[in-house]
Amino acid sequence: MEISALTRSVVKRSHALISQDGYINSVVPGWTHCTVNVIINEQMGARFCQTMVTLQVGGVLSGRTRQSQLFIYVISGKGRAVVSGESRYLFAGHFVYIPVGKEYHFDGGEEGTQLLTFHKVYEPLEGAAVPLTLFGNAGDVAGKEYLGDRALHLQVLLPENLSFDMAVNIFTYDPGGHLPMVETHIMEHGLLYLQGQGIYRLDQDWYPVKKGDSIWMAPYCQQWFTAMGKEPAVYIYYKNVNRHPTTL
Ligand code: UGY
Ligand code: MN
Repeated sequence: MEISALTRSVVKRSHALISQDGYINSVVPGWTHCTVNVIINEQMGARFCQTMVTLQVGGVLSGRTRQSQLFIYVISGKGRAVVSGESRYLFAGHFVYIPVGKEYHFDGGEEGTQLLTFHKVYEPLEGAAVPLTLFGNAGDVAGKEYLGDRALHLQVLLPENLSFDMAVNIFTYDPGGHLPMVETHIMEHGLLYLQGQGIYRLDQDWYPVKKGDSIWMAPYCQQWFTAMGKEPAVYIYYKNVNRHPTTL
């Protein structure tokens, strides 16, 4: 028997694990006929936002980016994204990066289409142009070995230049693969498990995690992961990059 008083979710000052059993829906103006779950945002202490959107019949996401840039990744299903008049059909694994100050519209999705979004306030940098809208397909992005380990494959979805102040990567661990050390760093992460399972260490705690789980890691949250099971473990994650480490 399931006991409804139990959950794997935790929310702490330095990290959170959010499993889908605790989702409560939000209403986001302009996002209609869809179920929206705000998984990570500044209320938690984060400096970015991560949501999961599930389309109903006739689901639409419509609006204008203001201070925040918006990254949309299609987890499953399909739809049409229009950004400042430029239109593309997106399928599972496709994504669109929408810079600040753009009108956007997502429609035409079949019922049940799932979207992951990341939102981050853009920090301009003198001498670096504001990025342009970018459509892409993770299936076309070659993976590279992470820190020389053949069990770890990293796909970097956004260009690695100083115009961008955020990265979105897909990290694939072969069964038994693990991070080579406990990472301790200033950059923040938000991630969503796309496949498989494993054990995540966050500071001094150890969590079993699986497909559908999300994790927030604050700056300096210590992190390590090992994949378990018979299939690769895959997560997509956000990271802030390329800006000065202090506002002083
Ligand atoms: O890019 C990263 O910092 C990445 N290796 N961290 C992580 O997967 N927790
Ligand atoms: Mn990291």
